[in-house]
Amino acid sequence: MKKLSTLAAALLAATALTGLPAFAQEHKHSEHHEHHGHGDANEYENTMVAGEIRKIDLENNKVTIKHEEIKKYSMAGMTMNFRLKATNQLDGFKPGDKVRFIPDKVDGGYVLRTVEKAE
Ligand SMILES: [Cu+2]
Repeated sequence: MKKLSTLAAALLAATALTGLPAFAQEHKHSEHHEHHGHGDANEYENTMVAGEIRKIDLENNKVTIKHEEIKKYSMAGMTMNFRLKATNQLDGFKPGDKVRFIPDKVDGGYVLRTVEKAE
């Protein structure tokens, strides 16, 4: 009986010891999320990407952009299509415009979350 209670005490002590650092780490983790204001671990979630509009196709709700590296999706620079969030999203834009934008992957495609002129 004495041996058992000693074991129980040792287990309790071990739980107390391991429990504390785990709590501290969790707290730090949530602070990190709070700082970035989103639940995604991707540090490039809100990074603007530089690009140039090549073709605007309002009929199909898409735009062709020659873009630089998209770190968020580990994508090298290329020319590709993005879906528009709204049909008026590119009002005032034309092919040849230098832009900065944030892409989002939605339903297997890429959508322009925000877009603005680069200069
Ligand atoms: Cu691409």
